[in-house]
Amino acid sequence: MSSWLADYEKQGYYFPVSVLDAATVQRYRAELEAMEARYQTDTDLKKLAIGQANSLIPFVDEITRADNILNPVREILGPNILVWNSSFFIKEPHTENFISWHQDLTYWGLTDSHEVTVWVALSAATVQSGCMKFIPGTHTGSIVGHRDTFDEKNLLSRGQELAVDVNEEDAVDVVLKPGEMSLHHGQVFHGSNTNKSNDRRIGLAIRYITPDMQQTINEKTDAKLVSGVDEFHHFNLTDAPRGLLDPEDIVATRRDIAIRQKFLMAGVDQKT
Ligand SMILES: O=C(O)CCC(=O)C(=O)O
Repeated sequence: MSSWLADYEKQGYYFPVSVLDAATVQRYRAELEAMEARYQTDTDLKKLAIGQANSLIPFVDEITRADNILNPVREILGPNILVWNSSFFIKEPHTENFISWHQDLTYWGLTDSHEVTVWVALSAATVQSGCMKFIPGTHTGSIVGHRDTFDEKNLLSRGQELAVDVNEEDAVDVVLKPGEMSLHHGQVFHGSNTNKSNDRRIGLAIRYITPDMQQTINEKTDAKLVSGVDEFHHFNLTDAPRGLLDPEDIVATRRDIAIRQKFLMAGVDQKT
């Protein structure tokens, strides 16, 4: 086993890995910001594109299929890989948005934990800009209790946070230069603070899973096969986006979101 993989398995994460050169980062960031400007007044559509980025933005789909990103993912998950979701986490300069301590797999309605998240920095992720923080070794336990806060400053869908104490002193700051990525396990405790820097903090999270996983509800969500084969057919395999926010892709993505909401927001009605 390579030493970085041993590290990943022990800590539940690994970083930094350099994956995009400066010119490519600049190009991707410019494309993202052009899309944001174009759909500035259509906040609903912009939110859909940010949250389901590889289904609606061609350059994001391209990133999810890049071999220098997929190769380490293959070492963790094996040759057969789907992208279950990809979304941007953007914090504007000097704003109060943050991400509470959580474990990713808590609300995804998946049957197992054969998942790894790649987080690609499109701007500098520093302590000042509110980079991610991980608690080493917390992926080896199980999913612990979370409580919903619905705090509007929290970028998570239901403002969910760990219902157990986290010792901030154990936290490792995931400092990344633009074009570098981190990899983390879906059970590792993680979160991030506010952006106190003068630049936007832009990260692209890509959720890679193995095709043997399935949703716990009896409905298929969409996924894209980016490596190997899928012999299980547990997900609706969809193609790369036809274009930027293509109307047919928008319809399909909204249909997929309606299914995802059943587990992402499960139990919310009873609690509010
Ligand atoms: O972008 C962040 O600060 C947190 C992202 C996150 O929670 C994730 O990618 O799982």
